[in-house]
Amino acid sequence: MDIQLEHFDKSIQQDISIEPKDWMPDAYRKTLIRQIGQHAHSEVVGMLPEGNWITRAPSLKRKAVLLAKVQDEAGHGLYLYSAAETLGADRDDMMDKLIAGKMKYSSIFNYPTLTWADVAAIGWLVDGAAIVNQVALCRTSYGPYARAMVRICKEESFHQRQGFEAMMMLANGTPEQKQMAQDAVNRFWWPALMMFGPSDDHSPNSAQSMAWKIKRFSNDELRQKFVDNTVPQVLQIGLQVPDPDIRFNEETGHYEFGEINWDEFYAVLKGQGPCNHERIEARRKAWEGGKWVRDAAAVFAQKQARKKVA
Ligand code: BYC
Repeated sequence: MDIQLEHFDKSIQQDISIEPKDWMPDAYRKTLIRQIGQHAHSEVVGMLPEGNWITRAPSLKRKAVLLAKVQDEAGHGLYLYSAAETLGADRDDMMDKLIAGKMKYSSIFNYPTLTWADVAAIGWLVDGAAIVNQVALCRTSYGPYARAMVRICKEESFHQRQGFEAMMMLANGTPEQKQMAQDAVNRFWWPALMMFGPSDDHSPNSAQSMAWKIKRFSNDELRQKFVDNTVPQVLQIGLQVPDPDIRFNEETGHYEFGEINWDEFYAVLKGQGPCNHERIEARRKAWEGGKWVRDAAAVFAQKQARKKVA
């Protein structure tokens, strides 16, 4: 066996993290760029549905919290683009691919935020789902990705709690507010379950990603963890899970849940979700509108470099 491959395999086996300058198989690098790039895009596109409510947050406190949260998501995107760059990916190329629909971002952000309760639902359910996935990624085999995840998880944990608290206030409010909270849970519950990706028997990348320890748990395992964590929270604040099949199984200690609408999931991935077009258009405008800033920064960096040489 090739000595470099042997060394790589041994590192994976022994849980020694792979670092940017280490040799790695091309397919490992490619898979990481795909996943980290998609993850970075998700953070940045994820700012849009919530950012939409900054001017309409119901109080100064909620507005300040939401502003901070949306800024955190931008930061997460930047750590992740940087992690992808350590693998040789090019940020402009990743942006071009996102805008051309050649790179994905999380399906969840193709749903609209119709009411303030949807913003609370994103914090609670969407960040809650993201944490379940990302805590596992803190032990992913590629060092820069794992380290980015540690910091991101700390911030996501604050996001999840503020979302839960905002939702709890609505659930304990007037009958209209409680209804608004329930409607948001009805809208976001199933799309949140879809965030974990296709079921294990339909996930083309899982087996190899698990073997390389990029993924530590399968899509279905993480989805189950999320359901087990979250159903008690829904019930605790007096709301209902919009799934007639939800049931706690005393023997397994897990909640059983109904069938996900996979046709809807794949349609959203194909660009047919309610907001796909709007999200990509927003990113395209931001990318084109920011070109002069990137050009100016590049010229400034060149001048600074020349000064250093002289
Ligand atoms: N949406 O073989 P599979 C957040 C794609 S946002 C879209 O299972 P894999 C936040 C998948 O890419 C959270 N596409 O793939 C931000 C693959 O297509 P390609 C973002 C999906 O990679 C702001 C195909 O389906 N988190 O934190 O082994 C506010 C087959 O799937 C989705 C991450 O990105 C989906 N839901 O597993 C609030 C976490 N699911 O690429 C919160 C990092 C699957 O072959 N990513 N696809 O064309 C992962 O952990 C994994 O990539 C996934 C999928 C579990 C998502």
